Amino acid sequence: MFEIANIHARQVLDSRGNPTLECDVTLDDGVLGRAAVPSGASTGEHEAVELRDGKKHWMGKGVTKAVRHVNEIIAPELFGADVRNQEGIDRLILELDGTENKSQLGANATLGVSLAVAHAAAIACELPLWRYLGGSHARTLPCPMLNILNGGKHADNTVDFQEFMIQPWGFDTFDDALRAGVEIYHTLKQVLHDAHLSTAVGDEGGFAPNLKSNEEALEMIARAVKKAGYDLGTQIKIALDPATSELANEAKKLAKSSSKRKAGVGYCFFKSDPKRIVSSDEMIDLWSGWCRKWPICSIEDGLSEDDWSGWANLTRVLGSTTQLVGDDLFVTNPKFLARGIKEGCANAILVKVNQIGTLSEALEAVELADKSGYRSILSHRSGETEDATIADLAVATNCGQIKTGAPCRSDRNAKYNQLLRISEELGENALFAGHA
Ligand code: 2PG
Ligand code: MG
Repeated sequence: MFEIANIHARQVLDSRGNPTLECDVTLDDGVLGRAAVPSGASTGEHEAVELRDGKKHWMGKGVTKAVRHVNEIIAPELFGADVRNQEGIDRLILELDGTENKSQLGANATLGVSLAVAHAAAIACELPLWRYLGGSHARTLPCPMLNILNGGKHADNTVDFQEFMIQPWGFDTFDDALRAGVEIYHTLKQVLHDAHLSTAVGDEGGFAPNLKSNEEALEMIARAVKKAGYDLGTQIKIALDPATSELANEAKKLAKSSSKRKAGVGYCFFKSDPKRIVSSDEMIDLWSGWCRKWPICSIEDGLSEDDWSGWANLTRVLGSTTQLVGDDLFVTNPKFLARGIKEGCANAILVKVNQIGTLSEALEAVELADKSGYRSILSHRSGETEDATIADLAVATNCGQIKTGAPCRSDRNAKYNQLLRISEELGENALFAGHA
């Protein structure tokens, strides 16, 4: 009853209307595990390769090659395998691919199978996924990072930084924390409307108004928190993902087209002030200034993926008071995380399953983080589907935090809704990462 009888991948659509891969793993007794693969827009340079067809159809974004790789290369090798052997199956997939970055089969192909195998195993064991993967100790509901104001590559507005999130830490339960986040989200819509600003949303469901400055985003959020009846600082904290690898890429492009080339990594404010390039130290000053003024608990990708020495400086300056999260820097890859730990860069890792391409490797990254005193945050991608696997992973790993966008659109709410179900299932045994 645990043996794989069939594996079938197909092309479906994600939240941006781009093709993505969905995989079904069927067992000998008919049990079906299904998973769909997410996709990023501000991707790290060292992420595992997402295989796209690159042809005319679907604006080059078709995934029929990756689908074929599952159906014709991976599937025949896995027939008869026991789905409870996740590690062994993932290892076999890695061997079939044979590259460092999954460029042969595509990380979308490998991840689709890897996650669907886990789902099938959980169903066959008659356990919810979070319990199957996490065991009896899995009971911590994560504090959500709700991305309520979008900029950067996720929105067509004037804001350079990608994500302005709220984290409702000051609550006893996940349900109360989520409610506060949702109320603030809706209140922010009113605040923006009253200020004659757009309430259209970006890729992750956060509002995407044109603002006079990046810091105005914080002012709007502060207003919304207050108007919704919550205290910014004790109940609600701010988390940022400025996704500065994008700012560094823009600075590189600008430097190429001009004769004045500065040493070190530069950061270009490509939307608000495209001629302005600042240094790594100036970015650190900016974050320090913001942290003094605003209750910011977490900054992700505050510096770019190439700026390792800058990251060590940033960690020296803010690491004891602020969560510093490596996303593009670590790309969920235990090897990059190990380098960060050695060089004193960041104190937390963002875990995105498709950055690495198998469940086992993603869990390995969480384990290494745990052992090294780094925090882990389970995360969505800007392109998502109704697949809510990351909600289960957040509880299974007891990692305490999840980043899954605004409480808007079903691709984001699928994760919040799954956490509400898990919260109900855990009942009194649930711990909430908030106050605790
Ligand atoms: C990020 C993610 C998710 P993307 O930078 O953290 O919010 O964006 O999926 O586009 O890389
Ligand atoms: Mg990020």
